[in-house]
Amino acid sequence: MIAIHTVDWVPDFARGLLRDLRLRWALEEAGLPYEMKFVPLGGRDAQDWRARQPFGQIPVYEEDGKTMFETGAILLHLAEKSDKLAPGDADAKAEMTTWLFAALNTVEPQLQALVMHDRFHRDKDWYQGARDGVEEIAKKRLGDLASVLESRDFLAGGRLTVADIAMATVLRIVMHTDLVTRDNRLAAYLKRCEGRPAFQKALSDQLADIDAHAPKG
Ligand SMILES: N[C@@H](CCC(=O)N[C@@H](CS)C(=O)NCC(=O)O)C(=O)O
Repeated sequence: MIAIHTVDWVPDFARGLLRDLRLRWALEEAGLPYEMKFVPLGGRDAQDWRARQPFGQIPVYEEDGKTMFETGAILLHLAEKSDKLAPGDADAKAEMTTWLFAALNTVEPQLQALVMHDRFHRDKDWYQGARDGVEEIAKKRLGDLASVLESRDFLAGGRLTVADIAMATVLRIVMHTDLVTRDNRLAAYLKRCEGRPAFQKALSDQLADIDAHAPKG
């Protein structure tokens, strides 16, 4: 049996952005059954959580008692399990792996830096100057990605793969800005990915789970 471990609740700004969404979405695409397990938001420093996720982050993936962390590694593992998540052709699979790493290693750090500034450093006197520099690099990455997406619907193999699951969820982390929506190529790509029934199910399940665990009163 497969289980995804995630936090039980998060504040509003993180709704729909928790990275367990990547795993829920992939498993929905693959049609593989899974269950959700929840750790309290404040419980990620506990020894048993750190044994599964040394950085105290979420999500953790569990399959037949064994666990994995890092969504990129888990997505690659799932791509091996289901042809709904990866092309059969070796060249296309290599392209998929390339783009999965590009999403998580080249694009995500720059977008995440912007998020960190906007969410946690707005009150600092250095905020605006630092943010301008961070935004410039994020815009450059997004512009380069948009150029690639001009000539393709998905990143690899002409179909949805785990690379798109990674990239689309990376683009969503700057939803509080118009950096993605103001570019037609990026906006169309994200719409194409988010329009998939598997994504919609994953997203609504994440939101419902967060609501179900919301602090009372
Ligand atoms: N590279 C990790 C990143 C995981 C991550 O950043 N998770 C966030 C929630 S979506 C988290 O746990 N943040 C709390 C923290 O970093 O302490 C992955 O892809 O699994």
